[in-house]
Amino acid sequence: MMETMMRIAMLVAVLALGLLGMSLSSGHRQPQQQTAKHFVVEGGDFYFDPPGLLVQPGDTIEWVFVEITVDGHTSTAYHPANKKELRMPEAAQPWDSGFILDKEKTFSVTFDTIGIYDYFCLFHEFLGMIGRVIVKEPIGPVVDKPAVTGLPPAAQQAMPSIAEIMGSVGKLFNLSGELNDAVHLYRLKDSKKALEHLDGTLADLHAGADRDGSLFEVLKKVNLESDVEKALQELRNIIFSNAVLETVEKQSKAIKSLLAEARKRLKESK
Ligand SMILES: [Cu+2]
Repeated sequence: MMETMMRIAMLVAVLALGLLGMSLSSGHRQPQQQTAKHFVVEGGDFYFDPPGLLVQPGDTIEWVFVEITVDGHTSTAYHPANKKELRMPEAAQPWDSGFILDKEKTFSVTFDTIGIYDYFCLFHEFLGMIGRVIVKEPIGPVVDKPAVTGLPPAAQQAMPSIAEIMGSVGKLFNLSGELNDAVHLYRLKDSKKALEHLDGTLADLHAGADRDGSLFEVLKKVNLESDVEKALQELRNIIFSNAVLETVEKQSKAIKSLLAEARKRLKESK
């Protein structure tokens, strides 16, 4: 009982601090100077999750490979330097993670140039292991090749459209990227930071409660806003109680099933 009350008191304190932080920052910061964000894309057999992200200049994406077959995986930009057609801004640096065979090894890219970036896994592109990042605005060479015709059929199928990433589906993708980030921090045994990130995600979700086009509105449209919120709170409790990583990953999977259901319902409602 005492413990429960203490937890509630702590939660209230954390929320109050969060609100204080938000009100302070909104008064003193310009929107374009907001702090850079960090997203985690999970790579597995044979997918990138989330397959699409909408980020801002200065944001970083880290690829974490949670399942590795004997081949290993890569995160590789569509660029002539990687023997592919150009599917990213001309002015930006292409990337290639090289073969990643070790789950502990991650790969990060910080995005500065606005535009669309498509990337793939060298081994599993033909199985649809591809992804797309849009930095702020959907511009660049990809705009003229929206049909992704040069790609293997499974990759064409898996590639999220520009409209999806810029719209409601993109909001769900970004939540996945933030969720992966919290789980990865926990994997690195930094539960304090994992909690901070999760609290930030929950605060953003609440802040969008009556804002058109927000993640909250998207979830409300498909009747899943309270399920997703509850599941995120549950993840917070699990992390707070220092549960084993397996339990955290299981809850993360449960949240992702909800997000997949949300995507399905969005499609049906069109
Ligand atoms: Cu792969």
